Amino acid sequence: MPDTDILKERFAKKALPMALEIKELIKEHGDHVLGTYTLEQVYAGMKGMIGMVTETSKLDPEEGIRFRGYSIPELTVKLPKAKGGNEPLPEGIFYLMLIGELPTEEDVIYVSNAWARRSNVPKHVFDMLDALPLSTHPMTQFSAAVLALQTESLFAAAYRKGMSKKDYWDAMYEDVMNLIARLPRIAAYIYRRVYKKGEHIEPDSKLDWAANFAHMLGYDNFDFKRLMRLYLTIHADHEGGNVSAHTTHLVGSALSDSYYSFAAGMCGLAGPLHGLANQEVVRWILDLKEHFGGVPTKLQIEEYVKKTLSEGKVVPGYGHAVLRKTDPRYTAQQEFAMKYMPEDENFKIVQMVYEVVPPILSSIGKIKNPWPNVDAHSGVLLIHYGMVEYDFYTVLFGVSRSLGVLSSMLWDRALGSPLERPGSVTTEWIKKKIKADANLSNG
Ligand code: CMX
Repeated sequence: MPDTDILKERFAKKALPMALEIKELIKEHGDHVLGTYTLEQVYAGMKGMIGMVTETSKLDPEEGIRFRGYSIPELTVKLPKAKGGNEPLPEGIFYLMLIGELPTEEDVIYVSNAWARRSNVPKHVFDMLDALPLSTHPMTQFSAAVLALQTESLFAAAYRKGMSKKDYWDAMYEDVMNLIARLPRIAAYIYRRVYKKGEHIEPDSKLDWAANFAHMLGYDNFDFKRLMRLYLTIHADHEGGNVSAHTTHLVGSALSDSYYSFAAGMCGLAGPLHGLANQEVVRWILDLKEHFGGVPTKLQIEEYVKKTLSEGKVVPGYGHAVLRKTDPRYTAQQEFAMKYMPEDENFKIVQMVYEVVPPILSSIGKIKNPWPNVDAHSGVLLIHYGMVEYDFYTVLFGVSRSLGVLSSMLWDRALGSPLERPGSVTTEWIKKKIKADANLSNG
């Protein structure tokens, strides 16, 4: 490791004064009301209730995600790119989320080199993976591998020795950087182990983080590398309340280190209503094709959507807990497809599904957002380049999501975020409260 770490220094310069600023803010405005919430919201998964602070990104229901104030279309222009590529480098979005400023090309190279230096994965992690049945879902393997890597936590080791609160962020910085650096190797190992007869590919430290990941997965063509750069950038963060981010934050609030917290977050990403939807979308499209014996017509898609709904299932890739318009992450992938694979058969189906599904979902009445989310598009891009093993797709999402949830975790430690512990009540308590409030207002 170099003696001075400019990224660490810049982070400290930004985050540590902010901890004091927040203390002042609470002192002066601690009783400021941010909103009220209803019984329905409590039963409906706390949607729309402001309950946490996340510095790295903010989601607008109409406009979509903004990372430190920048939208995805803005970032595709403003973030540094690889030579000969149009897609932003994920190192850049990490820098932006961590430091709060757009990186220069030099900054991005700095992050890239730092991750390359830190990327060594100890053998026991691979041994543990090799002990699992090959049929183990890749997300189970991924979470388990992150947990096995917890042996390397410098935060946990320093805490055990008796670290002062003011040093939490320092040890956490090392864990966050080391973990992000190691994830592509672990993910690629799982992929090659399960689908490529265990023929593993050594990393190439000269490549950027995403390109090296593509290389270790076994996809060395330039187009797949550019897809990985885009993919790993746009999946990185979606403010703090989504399941993977919130879980990482919650577990981290007990001062569990980044390995424990991120493994827990990945168990949440593995749910079909969250990240696993990307594999479910492809399964649904392949089943649709099989059902009609090839590329379906719009009428056939309509029939299939209605069949899915009548069987009490969700249409994967559609709807969102916060968004109320087409997800800009969907649009970014659609634009990529139009540019690089406009004639792809599966892309054409995805385009037809986009025309057919929203009016049907809208007509049901209860669905708050009939539009596609990020997962409705990602799979067909991967299939186009030969990555057909859709059970693996959520692992790719997870590698990207580490950038957001782990930079948030570092911010949490620097800002001295406390243990999270919301109150909970029973339905009996709620019924009594309604009665008591009614009696009070009746005088
Ligand atoms: N297909 C069928 N029904 C849907 C639906 C869909 N795509 N989206 C929502 N609904 C249903 C809900 O299941 C719910 O039904 P019940 O009242 O019978 O329980 C009703 O519509 C209202 O739901 P909502 O308030 O609009 O949506 P939620 O905030 O509860 O849930 C989400 C959001 C994403 C879980 C939901 O839209 C869904 O299940 N979508 C399909 C799965 C998916 O694509 N998930 C990925 C999201 C992005 C990500 O995290 O990666």
